[in-house]
Amino acid sequence: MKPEWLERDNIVRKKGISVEEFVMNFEEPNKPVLLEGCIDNWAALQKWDKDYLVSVCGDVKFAAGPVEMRLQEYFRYSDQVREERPEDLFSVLGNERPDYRWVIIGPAGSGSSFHIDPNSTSAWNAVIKGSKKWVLFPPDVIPPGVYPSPDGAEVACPVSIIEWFMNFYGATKNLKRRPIECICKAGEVIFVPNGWWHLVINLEESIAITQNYVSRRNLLNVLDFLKRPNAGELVSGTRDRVNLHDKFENAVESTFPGTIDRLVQKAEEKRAQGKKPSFWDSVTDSHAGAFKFSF
Ligand SMILES: O=C(O)CCC(=O)C(=O)O
Repeated sequence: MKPEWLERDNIVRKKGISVEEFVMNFEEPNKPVLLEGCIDNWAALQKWDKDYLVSVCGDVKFAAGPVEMRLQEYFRYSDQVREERPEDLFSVLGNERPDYRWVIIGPAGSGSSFHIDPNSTSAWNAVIKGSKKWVLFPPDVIPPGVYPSPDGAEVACPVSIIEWFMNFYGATKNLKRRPIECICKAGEVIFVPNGWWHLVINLEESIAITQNYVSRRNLLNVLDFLKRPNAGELVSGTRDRVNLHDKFENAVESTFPGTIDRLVQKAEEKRAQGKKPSFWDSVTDSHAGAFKFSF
């Protein structure tokens, strides 16, 4: 990684913010934020290293890209790997809901090429060891060099992460809507709002945990996503992709009756407030009750 690829750090950083402040200033407006100091009391920060993880789950098989490996085998591979595109190690937890929590372990240079997180969920990603460079684009800006299929089911990114930096990064400084960027270090947590494109590269050997979640803030987005006509291809992390929408909606409704209706109503009110004036609104001077054409 060239130093100039790491220099830009324009994410908002917060230390010691309350849940209310997070929801109001970041989750609600769907903006990324880097949270400092909020996992200082996690035992993992002191305990987790490769030897410890091998000692507690040495026999468990993990997904390492397209193959399954035991942790020890993966570390034997990652310790000597020099290829540019090594795989990450994912451990998927939970069996009732779509996959939602992962341990991500990889050597320097490994990472995740541009993608949007599954099922329209938001996520947090906490770095336990090492550090990660993040580049994030808002949902309506497709990153340069990335080609999503029209239905959104596939993303073609014809270059590796390093090649993306070499071929496209330089031009991002001239973009009207520049990406949000940062280096997230051990002990820090980044919030990844739903729908945001992101690319991540491990700057050194790193261990992180990440969780994707649905809150009231993105519940309607998630329900919309699960209801798309091509849900069979789009929905991920579960076998029963097509029925997930109904199952989820019913479960939310029975656990929190009326929540969905209230959220729909709130969203409609918000839309009405933020609605652009129609042509007639814009040419009518509401105070004078007359047209205000000008040529
Ligand atoms: O820590 C990483 O490599 C990034 C993970 C990521 O982008 C994700 O879980 O969506």
